[in-house]
Amino acid sequence: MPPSSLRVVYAFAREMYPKNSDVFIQYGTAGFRTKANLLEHVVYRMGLLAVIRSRVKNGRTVGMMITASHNLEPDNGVKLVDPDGEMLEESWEEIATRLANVSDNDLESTTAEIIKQVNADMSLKASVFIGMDTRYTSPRLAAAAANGVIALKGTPKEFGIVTTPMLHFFVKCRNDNRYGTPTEEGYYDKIVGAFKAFCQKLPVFGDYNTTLYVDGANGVGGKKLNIIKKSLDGELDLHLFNLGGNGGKLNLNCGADFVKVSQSPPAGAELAPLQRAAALDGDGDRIVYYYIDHNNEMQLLDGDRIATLLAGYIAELLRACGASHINIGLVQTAYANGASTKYITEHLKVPVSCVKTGVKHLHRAAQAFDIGVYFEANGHGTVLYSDRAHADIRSIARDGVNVIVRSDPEQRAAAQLLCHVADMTNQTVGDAVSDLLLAEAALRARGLHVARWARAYRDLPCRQLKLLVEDRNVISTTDAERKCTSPEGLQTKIDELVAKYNSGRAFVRPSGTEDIVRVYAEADTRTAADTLAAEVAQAVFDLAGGRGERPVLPA
Ligand code: 16G
Ligand code: MG
Repeated sequence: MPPSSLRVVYAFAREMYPKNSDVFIQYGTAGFRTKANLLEHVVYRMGLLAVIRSRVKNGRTVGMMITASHNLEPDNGVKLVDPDGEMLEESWEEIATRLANVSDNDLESTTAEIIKQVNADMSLKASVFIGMDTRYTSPRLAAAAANGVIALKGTPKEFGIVTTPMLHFFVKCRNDNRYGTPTEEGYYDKIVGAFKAFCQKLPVFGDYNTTLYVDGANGVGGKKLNIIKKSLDGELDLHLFNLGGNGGKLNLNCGADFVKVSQSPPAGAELAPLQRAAALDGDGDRIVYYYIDHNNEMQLLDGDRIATLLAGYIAELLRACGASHINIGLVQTAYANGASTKYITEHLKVPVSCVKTGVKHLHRAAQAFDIGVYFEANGHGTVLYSDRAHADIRSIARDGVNVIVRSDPEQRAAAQLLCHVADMTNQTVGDAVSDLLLAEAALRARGLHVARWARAYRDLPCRQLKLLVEDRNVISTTDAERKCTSPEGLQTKIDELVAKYNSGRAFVRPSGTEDIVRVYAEADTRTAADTLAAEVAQAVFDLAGGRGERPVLPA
C-alpha cells in the first residue's frame, strides 16, 4: 500500500477514533476489557492489527469478537481469534498492547514498525470475521473494528450478534472447510445435528429426564438456545430464563460466574427441588450446572464436574469401541477442587495435568493427548480430538476397521456414538451451548439424575478471596501457579499454614484481569477452608505490601 493512502488511514483514525484517554490498557488473558467508552480507538486499532495478522498468516481469515464476557453491562472488550479458531498467539499480546496505547501521533510510525517486525506482506488479501455480544455499546465497537479492517484494505465480514465460541467456529470453518460451514446455520447443523443424531440412537432411560432449566445471563447464549430449542424435536425440553427481556441486566445477579462465585442460584430461578439447571455466561463460553436440594441448599456442578462427566463417558466409549491405543487426558488448573483431581486419577484412571490459569494454556496442554478434555473450574472448557483420533474413530464407526483389530457391531455402535460426541463439540474453544449438549448426552447415556451425578465425589469446601496490594507483580509463581517464588518467605508461610489442616491446600496468584491478588484455599471443613483462606490472605498482606484493611479471620 503506498504511503500516501496510509496517511489517509491515520488522518481518519484521528478524526473518527481519537485516543481520548491516557489509561494504560493491556491485552490480558482474554483480550482487552474495560469500560466501553474507553475502547473505540482500541478496537479500531485492533482492526488494523487483525489485517496485519491475517496477512502474516498468508491471508487466512482471523476473527474479532466484541465482548466483555461475564463483566457487567457498562464494560466491553475485544478478543482476537487466530486462523485455527484459537485465541491470539501469546507473542502478539505485547504487540496488541503497544498498538492500543500509542498516541494518535505515533500510530502511523508504530503500525509501520509492527508491519516490519512481523514481516507482513501488505500486498496480500486479508479477511477478518467480526462478531459481537448483546451489549448496547457493541454495535459501535463492531463498526470501529470493521473501519479498522477496511482502513488497511482488509475485508471485514460481520456476523452480528453471536456467542464468542460461534465466532471461533466460523473462523476455523472458513480456513478448514472439513470442519464445517462458517455460518450460524452451519454451526447449528453440525453441533445440534450431532446431538439429535446421538439421541436418536439412545432412548431416554434410568433416572435421566429431558427437562433442563437454563439461565441465559441476559446475554447472547440464552438467545441462541431459544433458537435451538425449537429444533430439538423433543430430545431436550429447555426452560430458558434471564433472556434479556423484562429489564433483566446482562450478568447482573445471574449467569455462570455469579452462580460459581457467589455459590447461590441466579435471580429469576424458580426451581423445584432436584430440578437440573444450568447457567451460561454473558458471551456463551462458560457453563455450570446446579440444583436445589431437599434442604433448600444449592448444589453446584462446576467445570470440574462437567470435565469428569465428559472424560469418564468418553473413556468408556473408547473402551467400548476397542480403541485402547487412543489415549485420553484431562487438563485442569490449580483452581480445580482437589476432590475432582483425586476422583479422576484414582477412579476414572485418566491422567491429569495442571497448567496456569487461562484458556490458552489449557488448550495447548490438551493438544498433547489424542483426546484432551480441558476445563477450568469456572465452567470454561472443551474436548480436543487429534486428527489421528478422529480418523481412527471414524474408521471403526464406518466399516469396523481399526488399526489394531477388526471391530464387532457393538464396537462399531460405540464408535458411532463417539463420532456424534466429537461432532457436538466445538473444538476451537469452550462453548456453553456445545458443552450443554455434551453434558446432556453423557447424562442421558448413563441414565443419570443430577443428584447422582453430584454424588460421584464430594467437593472439598473451598474459599476464594481477593485483596489489594501495592504492586501485584511482586508475587511470582511457579508449578502451574501452585507455589510462589516471591516475595521471600511467603511460600514457607503458606506451607506452614496449610500443614495445620486436613486435606489443606492453598495458593496465591496475581490476577490477569484485575489489579488484585487472588487467594484460594480448600480443606476438609467449611470453617477450616474459610480460616485457611483468611490466614493466607493475611500472610500476603504482610509480606506482599497489602493496601487498605488487613484481612480478618472469620469469627
Ligand atoms: C479470563 C480467562 C479465563 C480465566 C480468567 C482468570 C480466557 C478466555 N478467559 O477470563 O480462562 O479463568 O481470565 O481471571 O482465557 P484472573 O486472572 O483474574 O483470575
Ligand atoms: Mg465468557
